[in-house]
Amino acid sequence: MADEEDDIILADLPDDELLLQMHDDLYDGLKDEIEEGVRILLDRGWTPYDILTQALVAGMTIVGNDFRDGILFVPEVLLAANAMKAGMAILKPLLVETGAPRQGKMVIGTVKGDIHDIGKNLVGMMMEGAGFEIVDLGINNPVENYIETAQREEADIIGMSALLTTTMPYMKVVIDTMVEQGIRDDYIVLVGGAPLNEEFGRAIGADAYCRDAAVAVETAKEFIARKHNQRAAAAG
Ligand code: B1M
Repeated sequence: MADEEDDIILADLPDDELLLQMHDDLYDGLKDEIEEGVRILLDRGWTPYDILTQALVAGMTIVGNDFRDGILFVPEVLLAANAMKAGMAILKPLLVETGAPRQGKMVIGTVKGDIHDIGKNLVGMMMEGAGFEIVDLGINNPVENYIETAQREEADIIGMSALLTTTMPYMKVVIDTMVEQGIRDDYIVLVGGAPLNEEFGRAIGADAYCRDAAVAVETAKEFIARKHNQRAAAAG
């Protein structure tokens, strides 16, 4: 006999129930259902950003809470992460093809010792959608990856992500190395990740801490505008 889960037709659910069902499906790591839910919401006229935040990020928050409380374990969280990534993959081209004017280039990666990449990917997607060129370093990056890539790519911004209290101090290693090499002021340094806060960003010498992807976009735009104004003032 089919169980209750098999009987649910996602397309028949009203938006609020569909969102709750998607949170459940993300929790259960049901990739196909997440993809279907994302497509249904898109067909109903939802913006990619609202789907990201209300269906996917909100669902992952529930997963995070139960992971913290020892109700979920790494294998289950990995499945949830895969389902989330599948949903993000559908939204990515929609976020990226906005035709926004070119803003600048950002090298972004998760720091050494840390393999969490969903938040970093989300920031990269939103930044691309806002007109930034993104060079994605992936996960587990030592200091030289940031610096060498930023130099080679002539980037404007170095973005660092850390999700663990044990890996966030590594951001200071990167910034201190930039200072030692006399290149700190060549780049705008933005940092983010769930355990960080503004005070931490200030303490390690970053230009700004970004609470989420939307804040990262706005902050990056502000700093790029400031940089252009400074250049114009120096030239004039
Ligand atoms: Co991990 N994990 N995890 N995990 N995991 C956390 C971070 C944790 C808080 C869970 C918990 O206990 N509640 C906890 C850390 C506790 C701590 O440090 N005090 C934790 C732990 C302990 C671990 C392991 C150590 C578990 C273990 O092995 N025993 C292990 C560590 C592995 C390692 O990195 N070395 C581990 C492993 C994993 C998985 C592999 C299973 C999986 C990662 C899969 C992947 O990323 N591909 C995983 C996941 C999924 C999580 C949670 C549940 C969700 C993270 C996530 O994707 N959130 C997480 C719980 C939580 O965060 N509440 C948890 C959704 C994402 C959109 O949000 O990443 O915060 P977030 O990104 C946001 C902002 O923070 C910001 O913008 C993003 C979008 O709005 N932002 C930036 C992020 N980066 C930015 C960079 C910027 C700007 C903004 O640059 C400019």
